[in-house]
Amino acid sequence: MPMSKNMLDGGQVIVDYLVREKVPYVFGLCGHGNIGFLDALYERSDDIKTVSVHHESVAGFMADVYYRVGGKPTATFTSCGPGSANLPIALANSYLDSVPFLAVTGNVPTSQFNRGAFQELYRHYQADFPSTVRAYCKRVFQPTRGDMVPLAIRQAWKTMVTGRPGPVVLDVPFDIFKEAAAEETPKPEEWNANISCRCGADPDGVTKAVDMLLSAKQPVILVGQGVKYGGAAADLLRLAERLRIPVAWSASGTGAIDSRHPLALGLIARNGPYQANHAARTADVLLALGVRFDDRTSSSWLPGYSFTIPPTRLIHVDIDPDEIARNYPVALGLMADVRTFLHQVLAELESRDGLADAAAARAKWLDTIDGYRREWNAFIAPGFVEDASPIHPQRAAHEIDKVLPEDAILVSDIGVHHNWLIQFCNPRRPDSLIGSMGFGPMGFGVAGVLGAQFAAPERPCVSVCGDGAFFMHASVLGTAVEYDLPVIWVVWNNFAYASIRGLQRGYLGGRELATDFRHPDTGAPYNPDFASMARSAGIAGVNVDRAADLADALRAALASRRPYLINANIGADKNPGGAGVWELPGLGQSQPAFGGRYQP
Ligand SMILES: Cc1ncc(C[n+]2csc(CCOP(=O)(O)OP(=O)(O)O)c2C)c(N)n1
Ligand SMILES: [Mg+2]
Repeated sequence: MPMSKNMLDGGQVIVDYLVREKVPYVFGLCGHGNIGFLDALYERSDDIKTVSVHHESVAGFMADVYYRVGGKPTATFTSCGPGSANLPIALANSYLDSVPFLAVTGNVPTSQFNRGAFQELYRHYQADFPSTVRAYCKRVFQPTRGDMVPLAIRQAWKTMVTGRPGPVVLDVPFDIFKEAAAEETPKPEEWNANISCRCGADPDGVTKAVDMLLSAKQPVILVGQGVKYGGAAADLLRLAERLRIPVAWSASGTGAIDSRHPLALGLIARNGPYQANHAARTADVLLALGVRFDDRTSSSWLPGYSFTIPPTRLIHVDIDPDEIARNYPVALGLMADVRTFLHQVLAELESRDGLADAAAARAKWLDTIDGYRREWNAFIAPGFVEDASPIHPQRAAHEIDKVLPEDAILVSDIGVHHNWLIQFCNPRRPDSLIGSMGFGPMGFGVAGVLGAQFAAPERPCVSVCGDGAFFMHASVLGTAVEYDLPVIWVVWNNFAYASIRGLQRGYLGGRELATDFRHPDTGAPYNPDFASMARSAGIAGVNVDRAADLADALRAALASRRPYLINANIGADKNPGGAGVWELPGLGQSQPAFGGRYQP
């Protein structure tokens, strides 16, 4: 197609489409493969901001957490070959946690396909980045002529945001960014903006679900992130209060209900509190909303720890029928958008009698649960006042939770610190505590907090991350400075890949190898001095060894409104126990820290 006066090239069409979709930021890293795209971004720099980072996975994690906080998909840009090969970890993370972002990846020129040009993956198939990420994203589009770009960009966007959302790759050969594409960009309002996937459940199924809930003696609602990202938190609260049903959450559902609400039951997990696991495993009806029952939620599916299904009768509602009956048999499985389903249930309840009776009948069940809660609270009480150095991890989580204001966003990384946080933080809002539960890549929180701060410039954004993950992604320090992002890193420094060392201790008789960091001369625990590393980047950095100092340091960091790093010396000898268990097949299973297995 000739390049006429009004003609846009491929890069311009992509950027124009992103602007039309009101994408505020693109996050990424340059390479020869994407300079054509950068050139199109350059022209539109008043309309869309380009953020340059120091590792491609950081860009992906930023786009991911931007969505989790801001509710809007953004885009990334990476070069051909190695530049884009640094991205799949972030793609997979978003894919498994159903978070959309558009990855614009560069590739070699179409004229060089199959010639083994610099950075071409050519030995199985030409320009074969799509094969690399096939398992890591929802779909790959690869336009190989300029005039294929308009179709590819609008379809890529639609695939990303409809149904169960997820990241999509738009893989663009070098020449296509600069090749004539179209005189006009597709309009979101014609192709994507007016599509709704808020599908309701089968009406008979809604009636049946309401019948089951009204006749239940010991019901529990279990929520996952479908409730959070589906915008269903307000309706969840309405239903729970209307029928007085206690609400438990998976780690990904944390914050869907204010954890201080009287009906908030807590986390169901291998390390979930007794009242949550015990109520769920003794429930007669379990209403599961937007949750996928993974092994960590379900105590590795061993009956009697997190759930006992059957005899518990499961109502499982999800936008993706693939997740229904994946792991547990269902008394009722309903494919639906969770918010629409809740509207349907609330409307159906309007036409029912005896609601007050159903709610009042719940008193006994809620009292029983309160008894469990008291037992659990007595069990965990000592950890809150431990004043050891290194800091007791429960105390550390508690101090962080106490100091953070209600509007703070805490982005956790992956590791033992995450297990402590999900157990001992009390989030008030759906985005108060963000974590990765599907792919679990180290670096998610270290880098994701930057995306959170872009999405919520006025809110305190804090990453609690392991020393292992921080060192792996320390380039974020520079990005915080370059973009003036007042993020706070609390490095949970236990001088080890402690979660993995804990497994060697728990399951392999303490045969520790390759899981801690030691100085070769002394054998003493070793790490770089993260606080001075931060200072060398121009960021405030402090060390703390005691719990009270951790709280003070966090207060000072919050007050500074500048990027800040707190290197906290935290004990690694304890793991957060709960009422559930985790099995490593072939090696055995952990024992619950409290209570035992429930046998109906
Ligand atoms: C990129 C990546 N590599 C390896 C792992 C496996 N892994 C899970 S947790 C963990 C240890 C993390 O250590 P650290 O960041 O210090 O956190 P801690 O468990 O000590 O809190 C490792 C290696 C992973 N999840 N992601
Ligand atoms: Mg560690």
